[in-house]
Amino acid sequence: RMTWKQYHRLEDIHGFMDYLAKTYPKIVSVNSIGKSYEGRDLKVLRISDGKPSNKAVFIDGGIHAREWISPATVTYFINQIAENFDEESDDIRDIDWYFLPVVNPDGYEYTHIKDRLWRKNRKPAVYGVRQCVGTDLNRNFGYRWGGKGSSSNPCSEIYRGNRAFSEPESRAVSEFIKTSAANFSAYLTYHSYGQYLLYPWGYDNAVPPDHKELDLVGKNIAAAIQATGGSKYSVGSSSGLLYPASGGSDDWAKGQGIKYAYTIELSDTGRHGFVLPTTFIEPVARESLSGLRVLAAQLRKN
Ligand code: 0X9
Ligand code: ZN
Repeated sequence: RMTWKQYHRLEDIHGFMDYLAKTYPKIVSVNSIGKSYEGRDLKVLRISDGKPSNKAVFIDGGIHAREWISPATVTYFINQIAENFDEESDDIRDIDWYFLPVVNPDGYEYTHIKDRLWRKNRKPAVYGVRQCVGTDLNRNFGYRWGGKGSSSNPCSEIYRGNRAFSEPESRAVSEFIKTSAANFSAYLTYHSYGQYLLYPWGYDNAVPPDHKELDLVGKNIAAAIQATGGSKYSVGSSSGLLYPASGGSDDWAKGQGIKYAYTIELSDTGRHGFVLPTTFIEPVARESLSGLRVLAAQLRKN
């Protein structure tokens, strides 16, 4: 059974998604959009009442294996929206939601079994006579791939892969978004940690033409989060606020014309870091949902 008092294994997360599809067949469906390197499903859950006028939002989590609060938060969103769909606001019901809680299932399972602080996926790469495992999926997307803040060394934590979309996980996400009938107006990717709300560009110190809007909406989201749970999020461009890092999924989404592309770095600010105690799951997820409601309201205004 799914709870938000523990972190769950992939099997539980997938079981929970299938359960919702079975329980709410009119609004919830689950599809595998591909397989990870080790053959695990990349399961996307869709929530929609099928109105043709709906906008579409894509939300993912777990690109980085060790950031456990991310899949936990995304599954909280799924639960909240699916279980209470009829009572939800028009803002929420007028969106076709697509959730991929675990983009990197091989890495995620590896952090449960072998190495709690693993970041990358689990596909090996040869490096001279050595072999190293894993590509940083958030350096493998095909927008300005290969630039600053990424490495060509397979043994690096920020290894970009040998070409854009060399990894089955990043490729599946991009193919799904590109070929989907849904017209996405927002792409949210949940990471940890630091409490940041980041908009493009990540590849270098530059901002898109609509950065003022992205900044304003980001600040409104941050205000809602703080009002609900008290956590303070800093808002800014990825490169400006954090560091330049190319090949990120957010930059790629923005490059595809998805207006509201954000990376959300969830709690905390460093005391526990990636190894966030389970008592944080509910408060973090709850305040994050408040932020998501602000985005949903914004989409209605547009
Ligand atoms: O470095 C990353 O991939 C993200 N931070 S994390 O600590 N979760 O690894 C930030 C990514 C921001 N977006 C881009 N640089 N495109
Ligand atoms: Zn991350």
